[in-house]
Amino acid sequence: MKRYSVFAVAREAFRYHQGWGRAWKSPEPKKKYDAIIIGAGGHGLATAYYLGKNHGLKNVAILEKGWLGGGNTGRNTTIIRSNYLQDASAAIYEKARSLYETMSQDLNYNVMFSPRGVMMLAQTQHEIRGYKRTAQANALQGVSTEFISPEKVKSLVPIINIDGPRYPVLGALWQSRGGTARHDAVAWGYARACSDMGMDIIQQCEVTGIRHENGQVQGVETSKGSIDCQKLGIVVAGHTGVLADMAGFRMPVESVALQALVSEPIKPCMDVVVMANTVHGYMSQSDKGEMVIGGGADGFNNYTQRGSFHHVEETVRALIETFPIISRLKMLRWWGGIVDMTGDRSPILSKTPVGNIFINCGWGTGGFKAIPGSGWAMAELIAKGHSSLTEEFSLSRFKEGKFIDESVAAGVAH
Ligand code: FAD
Ligand code: PYC
Repeated sequence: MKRYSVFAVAREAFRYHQGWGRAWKSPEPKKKYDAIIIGAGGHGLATAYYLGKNHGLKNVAILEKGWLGGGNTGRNTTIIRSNYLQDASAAIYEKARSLYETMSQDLNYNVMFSPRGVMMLAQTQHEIRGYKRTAQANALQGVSTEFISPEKVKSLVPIINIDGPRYPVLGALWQSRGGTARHDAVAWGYARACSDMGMDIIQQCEVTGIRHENGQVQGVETSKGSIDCQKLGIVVAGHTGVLADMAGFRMPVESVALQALVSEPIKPCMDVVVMANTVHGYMSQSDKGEMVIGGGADGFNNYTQRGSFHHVEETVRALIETFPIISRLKMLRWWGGIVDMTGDRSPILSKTPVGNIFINCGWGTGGFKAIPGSGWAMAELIAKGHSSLTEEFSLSRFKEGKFIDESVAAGVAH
């Protein structure tokens, strides 16, 4: 370590005071990031990660008003599947599912991906038709799913009651390579990898304004000061409308609360994920033994990150018919997140009316499964200005009427 005499230190202090200082006194030139991503949820972090990994863009900051993964990414029920109907959706969700398979190795971080299989129960004639159609579309898209009989459902889920009086199980759409992953770990894994590439992740830093001149983004105002950037990605899920308003345009999304709960832990009793979309309930068992249960979305717009009694009652009452054993369980935790819903239940990954501002939102009730595919595609869009995976998800589809209807696949949000 270099040592200074007391005289040298005094001289430097004097010079500094007089304004004669040397390099350490002169102000740092203001830093300008190549890209800023607003929102350190899974989609924002994955976007930053692939900007660095796939496109060599590492002078990047990720700004988060709360904490890493504290939005919907850390609040969801972790279901991963790619059994969507339309080709554009199958492409991005299947890309994501396949990236989940190797995510722990890619990030050198155990995200506990568990391809245990996901089934969507058909409990009405309408659902049978819908899921058979999806299975056929998936076959053409190269996504492996099948429509299975009630007996096969029972053999995969012995605790299920297939003869319910109101909603008997008539079959199911089954994706054996679907499953779950640890949601926080996905955020933490991407964050660590971004940090290792030299990116700045700034938590407790709320974006309060967006600066643009002559139709081009200049930077953002935040609770920690002003920051300049060349490009800006807005990836804030339920707060999309708020950020778009700051940039001066409107988005076709609505924000509503979606909620979930877990029971006390019990011994292993169900090793697949079951979704029952007619009754708006879905269930899996966590590695800790808790039954993870989710319900439908609120029917009114709000920003409240918590559940509501009538939903819990409705969801649990409906699920008890199909899973009688849960009637004896106690509820352990219960929470909500604010999801961003589009009219066609498909996401928006797009350029915006302001040059070099890009937006990624509209994943609604189903974006956890999409995180790696969305990050991959969004990074390409930001770096190159186009991506084959995002083309059909642009904002212009709402003007042109080219909707990507996924109301059946969205399940909980149909
Ligand atoms: P988020 O994780 O919400 O991240 C956005 C971030 O932006 C937040 O951290 C927020 O604090 C930050 N932010 C907002 N405003 C600002 C600002 N002004 N400045 C700085 N930062 C800001 N999907 C599935 O695929 N499978 C499921 O099983 C599933 N279950 C769900 C269950 C529930 C109860 C909920 C709520 C959602 C569920 N989802 C599921 C949906 C999924 O969680 C979301 O689609 C996904 O997590 C969205 O990720 P994100 O990164 O876009 O958003
Ligand atoms: O998209 O698979 C899903 C899902 C399940 C629960 C909430 N979303």
